[in-house]
Amino acid sequence: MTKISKNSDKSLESNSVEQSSRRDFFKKTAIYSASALTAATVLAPIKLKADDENITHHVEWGTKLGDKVDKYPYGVPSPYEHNNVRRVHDLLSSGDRYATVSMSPLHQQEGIITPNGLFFTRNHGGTAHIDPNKFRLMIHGLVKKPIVLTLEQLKRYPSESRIHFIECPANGSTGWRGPQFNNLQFVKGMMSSAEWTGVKLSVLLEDLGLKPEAQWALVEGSDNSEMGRTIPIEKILDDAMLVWGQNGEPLRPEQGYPVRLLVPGWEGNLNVKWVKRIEFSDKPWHAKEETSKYTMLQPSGKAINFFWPMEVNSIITSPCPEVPWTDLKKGDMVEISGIAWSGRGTIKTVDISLDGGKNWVEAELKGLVLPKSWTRFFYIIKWDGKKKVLLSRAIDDTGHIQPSIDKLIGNVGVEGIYHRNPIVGWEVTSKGVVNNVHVRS
Ligand SMILES: Nc1nc2c(c(=O)[nH]1)N[C@H]1C(S)=C(S)[C@@H](COP(=O)(O)O)O[C@H]1N2
Ligand SMILES: [Mo]
Repeated sequence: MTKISKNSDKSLESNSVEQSSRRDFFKKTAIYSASALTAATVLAPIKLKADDENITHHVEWGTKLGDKVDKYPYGVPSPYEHNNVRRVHDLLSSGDRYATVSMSPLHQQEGIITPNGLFFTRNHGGTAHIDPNKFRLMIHGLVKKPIVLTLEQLKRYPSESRIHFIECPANGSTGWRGPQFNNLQFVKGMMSSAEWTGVKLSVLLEDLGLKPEAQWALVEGSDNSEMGRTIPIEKILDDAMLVWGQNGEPLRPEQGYPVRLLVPGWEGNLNVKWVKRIEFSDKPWHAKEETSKYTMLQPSGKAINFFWPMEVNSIITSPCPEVPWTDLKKGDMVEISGIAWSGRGTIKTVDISLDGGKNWVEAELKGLVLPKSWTRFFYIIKWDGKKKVLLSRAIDDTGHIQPSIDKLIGNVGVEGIYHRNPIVGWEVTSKGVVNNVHVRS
């Protein structure tokens, strides 16, 4: 474990001169107009040899016909992308890989949507394969019109599409007791994001009629694990949905085909897959997954039984151990970028530190900034070729701030593994190698 104390490390000092946001950079390099500056001119250009065969010769794919257009009725990625895959870590699996988690390669993702084949997958009893003709959804308990729906009937309700992340509350637990894994995928890969299509439960319940005593819903899966979770009625009526669409196609089997519950911004575990039953009651159930698991430990060791929202969080995805700066030289311009998210609301600002938390600057947000969604941020620097300790700290529009490791330990103690959202440290060595470090104050 690398311990970085606040005042002793001289190599971390005085790099603020070289820090500049994109706006400042444009100002300082007035010989270019902002519009003429493309990423290629801003960021370190790779110098190719004049006799590079890829320029001077015909490339092989230009001299013969390509594949027939109907070779793949359902498209597949380029074979050169075979490393862009989900991964299971032996240390985190039950051995047989039925009840485990396969983590998403965040370092290879662009924008705020995870491709369906790379969506992280957390199963407690294997991936169920449900025949959509045999799908039945029972909605009962404190409703005026109890019902059993087929998939076609469910899809007749008015639908909408929304972009939201799903994050397992155990995300971040792998790096909690020290930098155990030296890559982004195993440090933060228990989350992904999609555009989900389905019906809001508030719309469905307008039809079925909720009885006034209804305070809680039990949502249960039909898979081997029979995952069941209790959800308060306020959330059900606010923005919970039953979804069948994932990024423009039916849900993938791993994500709960044909229908899952979507509880935007709340614990991944609540997003029950392969859903079969929703029961309304005036009391919570205290289901298996809300007793010893998926609860929030306090410093006293006592657990908070229901703790649902995923806290404000962020992670730098470039650079990271899988995306180092080993090809860069002193003086090269480079973009530091990452993902911020909050299950409570919308990302307001993201701060970045290059010196392990002594100085902070505000990053810029890019692309869509949506509630309970991934939000991209970036910041451009001229690298001085010296060691850096990169941190990012997100703040959401409810005023929550991503805590340091020590602040979080003060709040929740060290024992629990759920809801760990501390600031993550990437040390960039003078050679451009990136390591996961714990920055303690
Ligand atoms: N029916 C059912 N629903 C489930 C699970 C499960 O094993 N069975 N796993 C839960 C957990 S712990 C998480 S974190 C999320 C993961 O969703 P994903 O696999 O689509 O990423 O699904 C939740 N819903
Ligand atoms: Mo989970």
